[in-house]
Amino acid sequence: MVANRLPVDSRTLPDGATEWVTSPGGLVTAMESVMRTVDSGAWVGWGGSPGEAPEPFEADGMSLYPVRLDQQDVERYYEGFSNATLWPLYHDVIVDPEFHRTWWDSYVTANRRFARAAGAVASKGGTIWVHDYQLQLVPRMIRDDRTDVRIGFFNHIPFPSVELFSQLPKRNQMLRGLLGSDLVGFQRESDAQNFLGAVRKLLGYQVDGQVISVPGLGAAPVREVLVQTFPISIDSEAVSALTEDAEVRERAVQLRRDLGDPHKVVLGVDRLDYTKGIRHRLKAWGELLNDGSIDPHDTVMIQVATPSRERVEAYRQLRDEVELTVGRINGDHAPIGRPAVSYQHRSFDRRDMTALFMAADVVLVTALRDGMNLVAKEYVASRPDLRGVLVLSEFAGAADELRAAVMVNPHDIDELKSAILRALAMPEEEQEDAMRSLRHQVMENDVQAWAHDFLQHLEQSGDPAYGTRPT
Ligand code: GDG
Repeated sequence: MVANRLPVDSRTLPDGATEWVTSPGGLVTAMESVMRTVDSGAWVGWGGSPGEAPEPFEADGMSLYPVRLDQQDVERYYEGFSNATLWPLYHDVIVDPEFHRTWWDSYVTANRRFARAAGAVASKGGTIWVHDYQLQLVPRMIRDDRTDVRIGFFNHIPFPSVELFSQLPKRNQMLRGLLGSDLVGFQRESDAQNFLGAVRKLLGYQVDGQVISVPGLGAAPVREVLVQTFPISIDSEAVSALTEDAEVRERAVQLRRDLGDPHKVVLGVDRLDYTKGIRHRLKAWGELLNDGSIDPHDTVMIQVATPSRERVEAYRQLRDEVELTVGRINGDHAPIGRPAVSYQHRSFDRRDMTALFMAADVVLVTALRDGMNLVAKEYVASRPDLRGVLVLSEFAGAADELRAAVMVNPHDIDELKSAILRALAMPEEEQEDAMRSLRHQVMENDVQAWAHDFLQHLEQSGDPAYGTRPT
């Protein structure tokens, strides 16, 4: 496994010793449970602190190989090219992407470091699975050194339309980097189609259905690369099982008590990221309070906004705007002793998160663009009681699967307001019907099935049916 981050974060203790703690985020949540089931699996990634990389070590049954990123790499490769160029561009330019050549140079250097580390760790004929937009050059870099390994790449975030992708300086290098893989996976069909379109238009390679023919250099044979969708999921059983835990159940009850036992609790859980549509959600909520459609004495909103990328300017601005808006809403509407919006800018542990989902009558997922959105699936997995309503943006990948949610275009504030009111008023029987259908989808298609499916397709990528592999 090669990902920007290891599944753990390094933390320096007062006595100078290093402690490792599980790091948050969609990819880690998804992969942790998968890696534990693989024999002799290794995970190559950054430990989360700039400077020299610690020696490889074992954690939770996994072999972890830290990659070094110094302060400048963090600023240019990670905060810069990954999170201020690629992230906004791949999320349909919700904020303007910045392009800097020094950031690109650093992206290339860092990708090479990850590729070397992966190449050094993988056994002969092994399988390497590269993750996400920070490492798009890695497949080709590994391929140039190692023709014996199978390489799969999975993009956790959307892949933009060719018109937007074309803005990216070095766009062709990026495509060639990805095409070092045998299999390139995406969340949604539209992402796969956008990628195939970009390869066809910008590189002029032959595309036959989902298979790209990549011309070899000199006498090298043509390689065939398969492009397919693999919608990611969660450890559904583990989440669902937590709802049986007596302490978690008590926490859910206590949460509502702490809020003054309101009639309805509405919840949002997001990294504090401009792609998640938190501003749109708060605007809709504020208007519903202003026009009297919602009574703050009996309805409370909780917004968990997990700190994220705090050194990137667009995230600082977003935080200021969100906190200003929450302050205004509470100033205008909150009864004494009870918030109209309970805003939580911090991380919660998994158990608290499940308790929050159990306490919520409605969960709002209003992303403006999102690869998948695991929160939507976690809410569904947390409701074996078949109660609760999911309001889901059609711009989240999850919308392709979770058809029984209340679908919404979050850009349309009036539509968003109606969707919230509809969710709050939904009769229990209707909630049960929708939740039953949603649970069927989420419980049947968990993250283990997702990983199995990806790896199975990767193993088959040497099969003649998928074309020739390089020798
Ligand atoms: C990327 C893509 C795609 C959040 N706050 C806390 C916490 N979380 C957990 C959630 C969820 C995960 O983090 C967030 O996953 P998302 O899917 O919602 O979003 P991204 O972080 O943007 O992830 C996304 C994903 O990769 C996987 O492919 O779905 O589209 O953008 O699991 O519950 N967990 C805990 N405390 C928190 O405070 N414990």
